[in-house]
Amino acid sequence: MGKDIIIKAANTVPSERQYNWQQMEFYAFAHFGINTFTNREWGKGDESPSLFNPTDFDAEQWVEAVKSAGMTGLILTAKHHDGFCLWPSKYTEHSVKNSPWKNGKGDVVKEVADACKKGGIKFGIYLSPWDRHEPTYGSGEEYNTFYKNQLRELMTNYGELFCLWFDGACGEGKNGKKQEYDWAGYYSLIRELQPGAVINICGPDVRWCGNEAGKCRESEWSVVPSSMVDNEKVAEKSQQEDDASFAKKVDSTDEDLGSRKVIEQASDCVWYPCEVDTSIRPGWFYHKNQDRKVKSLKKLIKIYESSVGGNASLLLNIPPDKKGRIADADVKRLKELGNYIKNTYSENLAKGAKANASECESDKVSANMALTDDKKEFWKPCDGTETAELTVDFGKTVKFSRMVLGEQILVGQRVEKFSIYAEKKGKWKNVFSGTVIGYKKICKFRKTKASKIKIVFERSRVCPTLSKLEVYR
Ligand code: FUL
Repeated sequence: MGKDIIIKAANTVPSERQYNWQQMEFYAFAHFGINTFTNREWGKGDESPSLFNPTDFDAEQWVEAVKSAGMTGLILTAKHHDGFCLWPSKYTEHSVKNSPWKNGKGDVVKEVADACKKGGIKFGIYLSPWDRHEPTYGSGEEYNTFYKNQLRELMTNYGELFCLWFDGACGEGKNGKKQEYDWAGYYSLIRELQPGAVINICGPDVRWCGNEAGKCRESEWSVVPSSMVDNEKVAEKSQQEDDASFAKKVDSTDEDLGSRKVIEQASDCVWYPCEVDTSIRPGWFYHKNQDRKVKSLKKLIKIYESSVGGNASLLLNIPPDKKGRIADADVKRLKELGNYIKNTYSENLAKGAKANASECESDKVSANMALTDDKKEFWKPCDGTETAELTVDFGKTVKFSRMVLGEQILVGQRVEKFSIYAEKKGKWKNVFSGTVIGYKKICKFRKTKASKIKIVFERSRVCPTLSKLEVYR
């Protein structure tokens, strides 16, 4: 049993939509709504729509800012817990249609969807299941019908969505209203209307990392026990009114989700990759008094490199202000971050190098396949070869301090432990050791000068694979 389930884990692969999503790597959240105007994090649901009145709304400015950081998509809070809808929903009066903005003729969802399309990034929707305004909330079926109607509006009128993002949805607490959500019904509607979209957090496609501080695990496995896909469990832990302390709280959930020890105890396993979500500011919504609390470039780099470079994706929240624009401080920081990423990871020193491996299953999966830009190509030894080595010869001395590695996740996630060595005066010197690789691992180490490097795969499930091997200054 133990061994069988490890083999099964090694051969568990992403769905097409999960694979496409994984390649997006880094994308934005925009928390915008009635809270922007009341200076709150959680609205009560009794706010007047007349409060919603951005004076200089400009979705294209959001998209420009997001793109300058190298982000590939944007998820908008079409409705947060207060129930106020950023689109003129047919099913409630609590929306932009009763606001003074554009005399009630405006549609934020449409403008943001159009701006994303024009800017060439993907668009996604956050629709809070918990609704403090809607009177049918807590009724069971009636609310589920209302919610599905809203989902249908959002999934049919705004083009292709890459993601539907559902948070914990149980903010009422023990004594509040209890809504029995029809999750299965929501999911099947999404599969029908937006088959390419992933369903995140309270959903089967993308897993919450477990905190809002921007941290992920040292060993972030995309293959975990099937029991992890449990809405009730996610719901319990993921939702708390955000103050700085919740945002800082680091992992309240299990540290080890996918090691052999954990998988061996599981009855089944699934591909359920990790997403790190955090805000560029202490709150999720814009608050003027946080203008000076925009995360530092250093902090954002750390979050980016540990998440995107740690087999997770990064969802970074940038809250637009009361004008309906991304504030100057955030615009500036996003540009700095984008420049850093571009400058650091553009010149791959392993281009043109030659690779050799201790074993290759066939010519189609030779060591050099790890060096090509083609994402489908990869190196692989024979099944059952759990330890192996791959050497790269630059043909000249190069100076470097980073490597970016990636497994071929289309065949599964397998590497459990590896080390990187550089050749110095004929001797191999260890420069880095790590655990999992997965879709993408950024390895940072001391500046090293060498003409050859070697990656030793010390432990893996079935056999290691490598589809990406890049070296940077
Ligand atoms: C949480 C919500 O309660 C927060 O307000 C925010 O939307 C965050 C992303 O998810 O569950």
